[in-house]
Amino acid sequence: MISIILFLASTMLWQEDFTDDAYALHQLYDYQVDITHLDGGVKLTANPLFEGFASAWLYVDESIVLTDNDVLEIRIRDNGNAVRLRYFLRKQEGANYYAGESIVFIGDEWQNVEIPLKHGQLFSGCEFPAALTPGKTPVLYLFIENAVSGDFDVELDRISIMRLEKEMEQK
Ligand SMILES: [Ca+2]
Repeated sequence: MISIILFLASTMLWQEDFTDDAYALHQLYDYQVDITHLDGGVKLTANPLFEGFASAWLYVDESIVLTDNDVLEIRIRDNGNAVRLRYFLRKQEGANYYAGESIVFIGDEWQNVEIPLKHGQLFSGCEFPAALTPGKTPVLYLFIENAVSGDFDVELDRISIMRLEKEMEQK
């Protein structure tokens, strides 16, 4: 008898674990956010008056081609205030970016937040975010922002892009 087993395999396409690169994250424009490199992590602190005004970002400028099967994984903890995770994704077909966001409430226990990239909506007619990286067209931008005013206190341990693939095995 032959049985076919379907399973989901995940491959890591990219990862930033903040071990070496203290400068992977940037402050957005002149918004105020303190970015502190920890041992293997990074801490973002601010106290913005308005939603979205504590904003740190990074980009993935690799030659990888992202697909709808890919998932952003962020290992994060915070002070319990709402954090907005916003991404801009460039798909294979062209220079257009697709945007998506998740609002998360984490608290002081580390959690792995998973954001499937397939939910991005076409984002066009604007120089943003490409204007942030002149001469480069990254496959992904990620913004970590305050979704409420007030105390913003976020720690990131790791950011990964995983690809989920169905695989078949015959037995
Ligand atoms: Ca780390």
